[in-house]
Amino acid sequence: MELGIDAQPAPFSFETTRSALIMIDMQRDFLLPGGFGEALGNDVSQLAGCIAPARQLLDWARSVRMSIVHTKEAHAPDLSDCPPAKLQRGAPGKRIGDAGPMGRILIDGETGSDFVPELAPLAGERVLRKPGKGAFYATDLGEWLARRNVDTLIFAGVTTEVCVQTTMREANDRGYNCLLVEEATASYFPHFKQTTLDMVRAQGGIVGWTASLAALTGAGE
Ligand code: TIU
Repeated sequence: MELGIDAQPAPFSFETTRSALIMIDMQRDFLLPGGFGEALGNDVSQLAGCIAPARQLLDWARSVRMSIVHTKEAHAPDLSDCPPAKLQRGAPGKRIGDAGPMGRILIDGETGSDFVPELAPLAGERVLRKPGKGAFYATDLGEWLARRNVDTLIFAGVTTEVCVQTTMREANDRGYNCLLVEEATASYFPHFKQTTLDMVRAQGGIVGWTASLAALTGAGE
């Protein structure tokens, strides 16, 4: 289905069969107390407001039968995929691999690394573990999208200026048309979210487009 929506800095058109929703890192480790986000000193309550819009976006993507990728930032239990520089982030005792109330912090398979229940993947949706902030780094995402002939990526998730923006920039350089859904992303720092939205769509859409959830979910109705 070819859709055209109101977006910034200009209207955005895409074919749903050639698009994928990239839901970034909606994990307990970032959204709930006791995880990696809080260990870095952040107020995780800042992210709660994007859960319901992200779920609405996910439901819409399911309804139009779009490809869906859920990314998770998480490391192997032996930390072999975690660079030493990254291991030193956060206060001692609350670093990646340390024990926390939701299991070992940012380690794949632990409760904290899993998705919040509202954003749990369904069968047939891709779960992509990534060791970095960008979803293309050290993953097969590019090959997976190429096999599906995808040319457009619709982004949501956390945090706007870290994993979402990094992945959008990676995708933009790889030739994808990128759209960020404004209500379905959040930062621990609201002004960073706003500035990231502005950065993405400045200069004629230097990184991509942004649109409201309503513009997207109302399209084609
Ligand atoms: N700290 C922060 O804002 N974000 C991350 O570490 N990872 C993601 O954005 N997923």
